[in-house]
Amino acid sequence: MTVSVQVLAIVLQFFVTTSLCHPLDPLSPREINQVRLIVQKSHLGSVTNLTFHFVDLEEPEKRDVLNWLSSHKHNESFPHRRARVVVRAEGQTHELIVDFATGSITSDHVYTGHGYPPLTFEELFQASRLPSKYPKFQVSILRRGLNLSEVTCIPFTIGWFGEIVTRRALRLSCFYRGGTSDIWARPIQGIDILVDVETMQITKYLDRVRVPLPGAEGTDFQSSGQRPVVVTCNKTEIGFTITGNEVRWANWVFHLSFNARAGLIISTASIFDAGRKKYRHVLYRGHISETFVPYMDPTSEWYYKTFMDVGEFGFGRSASTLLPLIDCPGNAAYLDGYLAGVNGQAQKIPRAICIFERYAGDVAWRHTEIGVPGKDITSGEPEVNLVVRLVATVGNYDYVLDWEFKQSGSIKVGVSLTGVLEVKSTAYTNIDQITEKVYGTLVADNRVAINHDHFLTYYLDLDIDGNHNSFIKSKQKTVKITNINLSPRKSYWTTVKETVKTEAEARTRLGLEQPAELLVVNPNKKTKLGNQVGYRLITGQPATSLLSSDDYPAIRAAYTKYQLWVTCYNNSERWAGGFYADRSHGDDGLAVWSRRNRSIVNKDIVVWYTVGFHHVPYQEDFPVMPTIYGGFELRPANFFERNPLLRQ
Ligand SMILES: *[C@@H]1O[C@H](CO)[C@@H](O)[C@H](O)[C@H]1NC(C)=O
Ligand SMILES: *[C@@H]1O[C@H](CO)[C@@H](O)[C@H](O)[C@H]1NC(C)=O
Ligand SMILES: *[C@@H]1O[C@H](CO)[C@@H](O)[C@H](O)[C@H]1NC(C)=O
Ligand SMILES: *[C@@H]1O[C@H](CO)[C@@H](O)[C@H](O)[C@H]1NC(C)=O
Ligand SMILES: *[C@@H]1O[C@H](CO)[C@@H](O)[C@H](O)[C@H]1NC(C)=O
Ligand SMILES: *[C@@H]1O[C@H](CO)[C@@H](O)[C@H](O)[C@H]1NC(C)=O
Ligand SMILES: [Cu+2]
Repeated sequence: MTVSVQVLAIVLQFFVTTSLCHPLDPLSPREINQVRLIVQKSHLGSVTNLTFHFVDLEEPEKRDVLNWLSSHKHNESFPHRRARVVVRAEGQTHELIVDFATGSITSDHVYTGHGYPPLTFEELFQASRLPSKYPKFQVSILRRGLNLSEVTCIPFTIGWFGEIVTRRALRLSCFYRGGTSDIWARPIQGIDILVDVETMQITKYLDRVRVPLPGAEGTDFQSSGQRPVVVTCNKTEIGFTITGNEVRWANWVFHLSFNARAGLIISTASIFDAGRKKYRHVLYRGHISETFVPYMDPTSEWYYKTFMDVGEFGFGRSASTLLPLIDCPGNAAYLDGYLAGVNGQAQKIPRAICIFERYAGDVAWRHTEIGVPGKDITSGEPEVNLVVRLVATVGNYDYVLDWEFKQSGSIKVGVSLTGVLEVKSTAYTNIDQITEKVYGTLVADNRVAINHDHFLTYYLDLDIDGNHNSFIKSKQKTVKITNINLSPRKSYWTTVKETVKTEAEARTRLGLEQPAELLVVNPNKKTKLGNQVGYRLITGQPATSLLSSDDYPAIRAAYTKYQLWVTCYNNSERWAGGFYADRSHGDDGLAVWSRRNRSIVNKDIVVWYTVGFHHVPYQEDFPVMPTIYGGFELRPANFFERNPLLRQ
């Protein structure tokens, strides 16, 4: 059912019964507009400066969702359809629960803790327009001999540095467009602008140093020498079906959803077990939970750049409309995303998600047997996977987020980073001239790209064959052989399985511990051979935050001190950096919840895994960066009786 937003906006009905396909379906544009009308009719409706910062499905209880799914009542709408809404009115943050069945606000709570909801695009836009009308700024630009109409100012969130009282504020950095489409390539250095978001005024202005403006030459990323893309393979090998938001492909069935914060959400993913002739649960929910991008320049113009993009802006809100044949191949299907604008009205992001079969010429399995006399047997299968993709463009960076399903039962989750670097203007054109700390790499004439990190933390609510799971480290330990009569060998390694008991014990710094396989098992279910059924987390490169623990950004993003956490499932604990990430003080989030040190043995547990990059820029990253990939894989581990790719 696709109905345009414009049409829905004039449907002034409260008791619309939407025909739903799945309890975890994202809010439809009709529902988003309903939320707006319900809020406008409430006591908040009379407020002149009411702004909508977050409108999302109120996550239903898992138990209710699973009951609904297992009772096959697919033609009955889910009874508890609600929205979670965060609005700001007269300087206060209201958390609302809106009930669709009754058309009313069932809960209105004023949040008074630290941190603020995501900034709206309107706030960012208004802030960016302030300098051009600010006399001191006009003088600064004139003094540099620049043309004001060629200046773009970009608002940045400012983190938290120990202030007792934190107001909603942004800092602006300004860039010169003259002669380039790459606005990030010509930073106008030395100007500091602080904007109070509530009053939408410049509250601090400084013009300090004067560094020459880097030239425009060689900065344009719109490649002129682009090779034509020849699409030779446009064929779907297996074929998938999308019913509502449910995707069926090969042996997989899963639910796909879009929201403003996480972007892409995979839910209730199950795989068909041909041996048992039934679908078995693997992943209840998986999505990006938070990102942390701290820059490593401690000087006054850069120190605050410690972004938490998911909480401060939202990956869904930053989703790009995907371009066929660049972002996704010719055989891709597309889904639109809907979110609420600043006034609560539904907005559409066309082609926010794409789904396609990937055949990259890889081998799923093979074998050649030469040991059978008189025969030369070779058999195998090509690998064909299903990819679900969303691209979030947050300012200068682009994150290509993939969930790739394999017929072997694996889910490969990955992110490709691309986009343009944030650079700082300098007088240097050769590293031999540099006599001070520059905190990065000279990547082009007069430009230093600053060292920084990208941490992308995933929420992975695995439910392996049911809710009750345990987390196991299967450690590889060296065994010394002392009895020379036993073996001429001096050593070998063996596995020692340790069930991790508590949340505190589950925190893991990869690469700093002895090698171990990381497993989520269902201790109540066994294969015919008696092994516990499970899934293995195959991790990517180890990377945790290198900031000292007393550093303010490290306090806010304390969850990046470990690459892996396991917590008890709680449907209000989803955002690793805390829900109110903008200007947060680090008193909410994964690191805090985990301190409760709950038991995680044979419980409904959630795995949190961080894909991290320490990004030292290189010249090839300028003016636009070739993608760099990071990710992890969830792979069956004694889940099936045998290789599920072999059909009987
Ligand atoms: C589904 O809808 C059909 C037709 O409206 C109805 O006969 C059937 O009872 C419904 N099934 C369930 C499980 O509610
Ligand atoms: C909201 O509007 C009221 C009335 O116009 C005004 O007094 C108040 O300062 C505004 N608050 C904010 C946060 O803009
Ligand atoms: C400034 O830029 C604008 C827009 O590009 C152009 O129309 C104008 O002529 C420029 N002014 C000067 C003084 O260069
Ligand atoms: C490839 O698929 C697209 C989308 O289905 C279709 O429009 C196009 O005609 C196809 N191209 C070829 C060469 O089959
Ligand atoms: C669930 O999480 C919320 C937020 O952290 C917390 O307030 C609540 O106590 C938790 N519930 C349980 C049962 O742990
Ligand atoms: C967590 O609980 C376990 C078991 O009760 C205990 O041994 C451990 O010291 C606790 N860790 C922390 C950090 O509280
Ligand atoms: Cu980077």
